[in-house]
Amino acid sequence: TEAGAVPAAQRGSWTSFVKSIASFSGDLSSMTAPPFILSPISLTEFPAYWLERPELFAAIADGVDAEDRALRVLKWFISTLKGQYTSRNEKLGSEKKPLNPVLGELFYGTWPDKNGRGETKLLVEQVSHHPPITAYHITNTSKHLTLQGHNAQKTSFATGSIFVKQIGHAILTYQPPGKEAEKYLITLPKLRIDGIWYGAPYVELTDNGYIQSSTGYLASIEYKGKGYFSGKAHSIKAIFGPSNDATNPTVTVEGQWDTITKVTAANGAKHAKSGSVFTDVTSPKEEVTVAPLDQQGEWETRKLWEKVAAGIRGGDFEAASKDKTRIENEQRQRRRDEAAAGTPWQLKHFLHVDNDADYAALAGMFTGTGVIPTEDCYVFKSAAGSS
Ligand code: CLR
Repeated sequence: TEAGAVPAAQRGSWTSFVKSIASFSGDLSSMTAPPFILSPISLTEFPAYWLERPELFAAIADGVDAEDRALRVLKWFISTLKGQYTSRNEKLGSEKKPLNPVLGELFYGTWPDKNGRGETKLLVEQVSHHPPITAYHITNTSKHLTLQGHNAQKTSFATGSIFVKQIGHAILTYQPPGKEAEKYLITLPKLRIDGIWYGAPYVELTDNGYIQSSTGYLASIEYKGKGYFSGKAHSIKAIFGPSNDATNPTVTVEGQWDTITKVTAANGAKHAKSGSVFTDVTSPKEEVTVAPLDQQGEWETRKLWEKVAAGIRGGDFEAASKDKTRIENEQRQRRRDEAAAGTPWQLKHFLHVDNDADYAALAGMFTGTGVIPTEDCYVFKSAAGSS
């Protein structure tokens, strides 16, 4: 049954939406979609998925040596995938179209200290509107851990699926006082969105990703869906070892990123045992704590989109669309005023740099081509020494 999940009254607009994405290249977030597929949550909230298992993040600092810590980074990373890529299906019934953040939109949150794991703080800023780019900075000071990164998406459409290439990366830094910083470059998987014709989109991950540590360990990650190496959806295989010895991995991790993965360890693997469970995300995760609406500033995402979100949640799409139009018009006016005054918008927490030295150094380690990659980057301002 085609378009089975689409409410009868929206079938026509869903069909034309699907047809329009098929012939569209660029920024999906700017397209008008029928109400049933709208999510009341802005993309600025998505970086919170990184910390929904705060104890696994904190545990990175408890690793006994560089190899142990690199494995703990991999474990934490794999454990975030379920939240990142399946939680809208669980909460909203299917993948939905998030609110498209405005330039300067902010999201702040925390995970409290519990059982000695320390408090973790999250700060997100929309650093570009066209194309949409979201930057984030996450810190657990007591564990000397910082995760900083940015995200953008490039979408294409083929054989009934939407393919989303993620542009951007994350860098995790572990810097205990008086010691040299340990850094990890994390690259992001490619998404394939299926179930579109039926009006019930869901994400599958494809292709590869890498976690390269400055201490010389590389995790090479392969993502596959149904019908590939295990035959199951949401499959993952990660090969971990010294990056200069890729043919001799010390640890292989295999399984489903939305349930359980297990270890196969070669002789010489110090911190993993063959047959043991590596990640298990079947237990509940911990959502970010956010200040109540009446304590939020006008640029904070839940305050900014309050009426739009209420409209979407309550089925009052007219009210939602009215306030969305107000926000968009205000943005356009702001851009015109800035252009006229010659004073462009100033980012609050981040600094745009053409290329980040950490990124170039770490990416250079695993590409092995001798070509130092460049990528537009956003660095946290206080870390860059300004403000
Ligand atoms: C954002 C960064 C997060 C991981 C993540 C998960 C789901 C992705 C989202 C990112 C970007 C926006 C996204 C979404 C799934 C669907 C949505 C690609 C990568 C698009 C814009 C909506 C498509 C329209 C629907 C009607 C299918 O860490």
